Amino acid sequence: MLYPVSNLFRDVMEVGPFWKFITDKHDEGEQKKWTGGFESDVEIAVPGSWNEQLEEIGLLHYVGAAWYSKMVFLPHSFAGKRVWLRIGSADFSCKVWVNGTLAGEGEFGFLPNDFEITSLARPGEKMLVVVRVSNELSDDSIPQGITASDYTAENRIREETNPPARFDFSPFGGIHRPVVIYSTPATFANNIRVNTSLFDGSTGKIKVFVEIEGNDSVEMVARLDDNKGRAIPFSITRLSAGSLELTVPNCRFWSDKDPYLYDLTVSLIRNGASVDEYALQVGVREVRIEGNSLLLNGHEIFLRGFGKHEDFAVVGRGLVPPLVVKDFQMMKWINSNSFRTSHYPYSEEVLLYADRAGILVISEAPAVSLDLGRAGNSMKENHKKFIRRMIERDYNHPSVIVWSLGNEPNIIGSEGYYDGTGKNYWKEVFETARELDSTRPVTVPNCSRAGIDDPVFEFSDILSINRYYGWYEYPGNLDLAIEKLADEMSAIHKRYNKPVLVTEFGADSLVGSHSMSCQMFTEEYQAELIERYVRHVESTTYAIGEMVWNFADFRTPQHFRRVVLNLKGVFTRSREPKLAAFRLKELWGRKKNGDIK
Ligand code: GCB
Repeated sequence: MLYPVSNLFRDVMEVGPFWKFITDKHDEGEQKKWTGGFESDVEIAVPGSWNEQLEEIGLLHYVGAAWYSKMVFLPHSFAGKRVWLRIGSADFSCKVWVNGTLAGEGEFGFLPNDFEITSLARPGEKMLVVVRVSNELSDDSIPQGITASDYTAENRIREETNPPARFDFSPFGGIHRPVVIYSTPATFANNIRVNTSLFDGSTGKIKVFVEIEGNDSVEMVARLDDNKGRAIPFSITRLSAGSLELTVPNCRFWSDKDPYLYDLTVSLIRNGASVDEYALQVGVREVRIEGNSLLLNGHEIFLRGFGKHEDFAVVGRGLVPPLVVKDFQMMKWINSNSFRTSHYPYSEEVLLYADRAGILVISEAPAVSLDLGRAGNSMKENHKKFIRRMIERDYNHPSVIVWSLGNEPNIIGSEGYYDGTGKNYWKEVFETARELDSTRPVTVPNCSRAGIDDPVFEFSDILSINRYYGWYEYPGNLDLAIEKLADEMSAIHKRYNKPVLVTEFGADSLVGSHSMSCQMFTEEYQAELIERYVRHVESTTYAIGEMVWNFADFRTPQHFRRVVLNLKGVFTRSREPKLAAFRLKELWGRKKNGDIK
């Protein structure tokens, strides 16, 4: 479904922030009929995780189910239309009832779930919305889960975290993005896809595909306005009832330096009158890998940026609009041009902002540290389904230039991964992504434990590597760290002959901790490690970028390696700059002016 908008044909109504809340530790809510409402004195704010918000009632590390309920008045303006309830995201799954009747289930976290509630809701009346959210994971889910006993079975006792997780970020639970009720006409434009390309240096081509929902026979037309609302002349070729090609002479292309957006309005026409309309902002641009280069509109581009997280004090993973503004301001301040949505798709609000700000994005599926040996029967199908939904949601963002289909598979170093299991798995997953989108490069960041034989390299357009030499390996030894990095980058490039992107590198630093000599955890050590990596990566002829791990400190599951937070941020969790932030600003600023690469 498309991001909800209001216009002549559609309404959007935000559901307010405070919901009644109860935990369901023994998973008995359905049996007790909480589906039709429940008693509780506790309230929770949406969007927001329950962990820090409700720490006082013991939920900081809670993994399990919890129920939300809210009475919502549906205005008369929704009468005669199709009515939808959208949960922007609920991690990691949800089930929704309206007035006691099941509206549907959302099987994935990090993505929106749209439930049609036309037959359950009555305009002009109140309705009860009840949501069961669970942050439990399994062998089949994406992300893949892990239990305390799995750590023992995998002989990784010292890696056990609490709560157990295969990944190094808090498994926050809750409704993390806005809940809205919206309407569409009976026949409406759905899943609009826009493909853009450049032609002869100044002409832009915009191909628009629409899925038309409903029974009416309608025709699609399109209008293009510039960013001042003035109609833009274009010639049009009709490809089919649901697809058009617009040719725009003297087109202003979208780029990180000039993130110019046109307004494209798609209308569905019946008997000469519009029955639906949807407007989206379109950036005309083209991304390509050529040789060892990443090209944006035919020009070489070098990625300088971060791996990030959706994480902040109190709200956990909940969307905080002021934080979105702040983070983009800081990314500009530090002279970066990109980030990876490690390790899951971020909110649509973030991607829309990136489109406007001209920040380039690698959008990632939450297949983190997959252990194929423990995969349930349907994990691969779930993974492919997730990718389908992620690509469908984010396809039209000019800022999204690369898909990452997962992160660090086989971090446990299982031999079985290399006997064809890993290759077969990734072949299918990459094929799925390419069938859905042939316009963007695809990658999966590899970890040092999976090594240079990792089958993801064979299928990736970009050789993405996460390396922690100088931290987890060769701790405190920066000379050796850079030597190893250099050897490995060159070996990987030589073997696969594709561009290399260092998607992660970094060091923890405790803000305020200093030393005159090389000392891990100090701000100086972090800044020095980052600078040495940047200088090396930028000295090679085949690297297309570096992404520092991490933009800001973030909460993780409990482990002796973590002092509450992962401290590899160049900003603290509350967004104060560490020494490394100033160092990067200078380095990336100089490079911008052509000093180094
Ligand atoms: C990694 C992971 C990331 C971790 C990071 C670390 O390789 O991709 O999720 O947070 O290392 O700091 O250990």
